[in-house]
Amino acid sequence: MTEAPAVPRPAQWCSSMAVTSSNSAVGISSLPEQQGQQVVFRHRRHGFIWGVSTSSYQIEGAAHEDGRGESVWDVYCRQPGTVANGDTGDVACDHYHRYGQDVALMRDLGIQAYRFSVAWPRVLPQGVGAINEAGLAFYDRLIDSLLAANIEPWLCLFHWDLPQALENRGGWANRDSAGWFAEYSALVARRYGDRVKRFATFNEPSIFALFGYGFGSSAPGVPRDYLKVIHHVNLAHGAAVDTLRALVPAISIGGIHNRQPCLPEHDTPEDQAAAQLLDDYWNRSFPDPQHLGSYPPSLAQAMEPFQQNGDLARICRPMDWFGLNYYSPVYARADTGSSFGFALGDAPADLPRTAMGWPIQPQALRDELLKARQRYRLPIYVTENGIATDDKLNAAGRVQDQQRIDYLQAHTLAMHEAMTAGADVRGYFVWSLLDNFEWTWGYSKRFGLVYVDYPTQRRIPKASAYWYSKLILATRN
Ligand code: GCO
Repeated sequence: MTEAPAVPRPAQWCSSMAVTSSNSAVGISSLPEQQGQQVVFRHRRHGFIWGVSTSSYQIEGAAHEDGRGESVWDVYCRQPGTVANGDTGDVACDHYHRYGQDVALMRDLGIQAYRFSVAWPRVLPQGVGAINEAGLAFYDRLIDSLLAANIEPWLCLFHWDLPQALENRGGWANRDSAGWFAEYSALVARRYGDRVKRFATFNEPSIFALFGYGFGSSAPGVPRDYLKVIHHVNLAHGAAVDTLRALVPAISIGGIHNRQPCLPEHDTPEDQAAAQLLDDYWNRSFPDPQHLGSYPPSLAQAMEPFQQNGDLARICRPMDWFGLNYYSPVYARADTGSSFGFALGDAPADLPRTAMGWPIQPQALRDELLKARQRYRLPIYVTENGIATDDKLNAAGRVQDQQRIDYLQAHTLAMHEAMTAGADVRGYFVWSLLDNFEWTWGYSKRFGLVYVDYPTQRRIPKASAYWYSKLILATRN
């Protein structure tokens, strides 16, 4: 599937949708409309998609069922002190058993696309070799249910749950990992490529590489081989793109990258240099080689020992779209004690924050969309955007998450501004459908449009779910 041609000029837009405020019993707030400004979504012109995103380890559970192998996260969670409250993904949202209910929920909310990831160890318990048919059958059921509900499946190959069996062989620090990933990609492509056309290779490689291998503060959790991992993951991306394209007719492939402005904690030359370096690692070490065929100059020399002739050409393969995840800016300070020369810094105290402590700055989404468009020249999908809030069930059994509505409203508006200014944005996915396992924060942080009552696994759509539903309804094709 090739993306539609370039975006038309504003004068040619064929839809303009003024979305008005209308509150229902469940507390739907006003839709994107500010001071009489008419919100225009260009989706009608080129099929703008409104979706939601999730990932396998964060929602599936069934960690020891039907032949699933272990992932690095299963092992990491068992180490004392790694995850808040000792939480694990063993049960998570029990989506493995409740996917039918979750798909029905999305259908009822009018969600148009669902981005999920396949758990590599569920389909290949040892990472390569023997196939687990029961694991493959789960994603058959999920995909078939989505299609029956008229929801487009967006399949991401890797959202951080590397098979532990491969970690035991060096994981991403082993150059063979590109071949392992190609084998896994081929299996997924052959099995689902008749029904799935939207594929993503990696979700936020810069995050799992930096935290998992750089700082060692998330799975697999031992600081080692950070730069080597960057290069091998890039090679694996290129190998998967070639594999997928060869096996899936009419495919549309993207990579998914977190984009965050990297700002100095203090206005000093040292912190400014640290912020620039963080930007190179965080925002560029994957998209630059994947889309431009080069590492940022500050990394180029350090990457040389891991490169073989032709590697950059293997990494830089033609792509159909750029997946952009945005939450907040990130701050850096100089740290001569660290091998990176930077440490993560604090945001100014006066900024509004989410329950994660992340500063709220919607205009940075607009800027990142414009920068990504200019730099990578691809259609963009906002593949994650969302907020953790301190959600509570009220006496009426509802969740009035006004802060989430405000956040989503401000960010969709910022996206619209970027589109107006020339960014070719084709879709938007909220992170996340459900409250879920938020990595080292366990279940203590809630990002869902739908509240999950973990003891009973009851799903309760929050006010934001109805808000989003209404936005989709008002602007859909
Ligand atoms: C990430 C992932 C998601 C997170 C989400 C909120 O960025 O860490 O893509 O798995 O849960 O971003 O932190």
